[in-house]
Amino acid sequence: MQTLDSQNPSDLSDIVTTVTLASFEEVVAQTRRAHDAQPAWASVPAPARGRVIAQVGRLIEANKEALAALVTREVGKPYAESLGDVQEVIDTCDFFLGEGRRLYGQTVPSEMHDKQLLTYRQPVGTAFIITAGNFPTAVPSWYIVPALLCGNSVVWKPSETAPAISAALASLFHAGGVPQDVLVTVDALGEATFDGLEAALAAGLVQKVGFTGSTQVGRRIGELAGRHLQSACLELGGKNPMVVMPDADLDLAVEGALFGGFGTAGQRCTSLGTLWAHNDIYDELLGRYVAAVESAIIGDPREAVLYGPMISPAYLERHEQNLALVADHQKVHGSTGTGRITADNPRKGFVGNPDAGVFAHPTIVEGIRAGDALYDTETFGPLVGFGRFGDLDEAIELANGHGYGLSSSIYTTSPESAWRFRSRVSAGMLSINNSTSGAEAHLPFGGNGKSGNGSRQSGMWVLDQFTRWQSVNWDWSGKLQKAQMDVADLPFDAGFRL
Ligand code: UN1
Repeated sequence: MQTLDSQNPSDLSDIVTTVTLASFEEVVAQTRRAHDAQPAWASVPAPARGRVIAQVGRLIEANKEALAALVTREVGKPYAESLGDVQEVIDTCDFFLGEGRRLYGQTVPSEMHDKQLLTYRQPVGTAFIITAGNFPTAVPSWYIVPALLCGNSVVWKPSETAPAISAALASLFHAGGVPQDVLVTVDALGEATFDGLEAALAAGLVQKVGFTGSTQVGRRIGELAGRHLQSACLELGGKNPMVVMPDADLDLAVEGALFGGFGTAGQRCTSLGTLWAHNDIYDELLGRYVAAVESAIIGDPREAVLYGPMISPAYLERHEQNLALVADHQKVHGSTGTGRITADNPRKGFVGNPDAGVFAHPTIVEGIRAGDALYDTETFGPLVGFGRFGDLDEAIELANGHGYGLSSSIYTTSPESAWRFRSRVSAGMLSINNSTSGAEAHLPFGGNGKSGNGSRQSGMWVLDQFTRWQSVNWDWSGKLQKAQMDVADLPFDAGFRL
């Protein structure tokens, strides 16, 4: 039996929990359990399922601080951000509790007499959801809440960096009234998950796959789902650009770039990838940004810090590998060192004991150009690129050229620039005078190109992921009326002219 220790990334000696990892056979068995429970759940009237979501929301609200403290302990988010993560679950429940009383279909006129056309949203069946550790409560809820509300059962494979958080969150769903077998959590590593999912799909146990994570793994999941004639809901990486025009409020842009680039230690899929500065303000913006990053407070996530540790040692390792991508023509700014913060590689103003955990220096890499490794590599850590452009057309080309398309941002006081950028940027999400991260929980969330397959989460748009339209025609004429053929023609005078 394989087990996994979940460490506190601020203090690696603190083992938050130890979990048993499921084999691929167990992944299949758990999926079958959820599959078998789905019809009974679908037969619960949608408004009653909505009440369950309301109860879950209220329970999470009542446990908000305890859950947020666990988020801070297990994945190292600053406590204020952990509260935000949990708040996003509450917001999602609040949004969907009413959907139980809507889940609207349509009545549609028929082309024939004594016949009525209707549409219904039907649950898809069982959803298999795989989530990442950076938003260990919010992002799972984007899938789980609407999936359940729509009458699906859910198998949830949370990140191996967040088993205690996911167990706590699942227990709140169960305490709120979701039957145990309708929401099943499995802790497993990547390969057991993939093999288990493959076997479950082949056995007809899964009708929807949801995945949040890297583009590389998303491609494999998308291919697998495609072989079973399913389209997965994929929320993948980003290389989110921020374009700063010469007419921008630079203080605002610096504030947005500081939070967007280094909040959550850069470990959001919406984190700022490269800041593109217009030639006219390049030096000024770089100077102000470097000063802001140099004086940012990093350290113990229970304190008022900009960011805490990396999610786990593996995230630090990847960040260090990404630092090796810095090219000779680029310059590094932002801290007293790069890579891991330690007593020997200290960070000015660090709060706490850096050696106990996996903390990283913030790094701005100046001189990014199209074609550089850091131009199109998602770094998912405290590393922000800084580059220049001459006009808006060039900025748009740089913003789109790497092929990712999740989030984007422009700082400008010109409505014309904002509008031109909006209409041509390829990202699924755009902020105008706001940072790339921090989407609200009731707008469509998702990306294009390498950032996803066009699926959208959140708000009413996610209903299309977890329901399928059923069209009904109901004929009470007592005879067979053939569509397109038995339709009354009303005479018209085709030759009429004034
Ligand atoms: C993610 O990083 O996977 O927009 C989600 C944001 C958050 C969600 C990020 N509300 O930054």
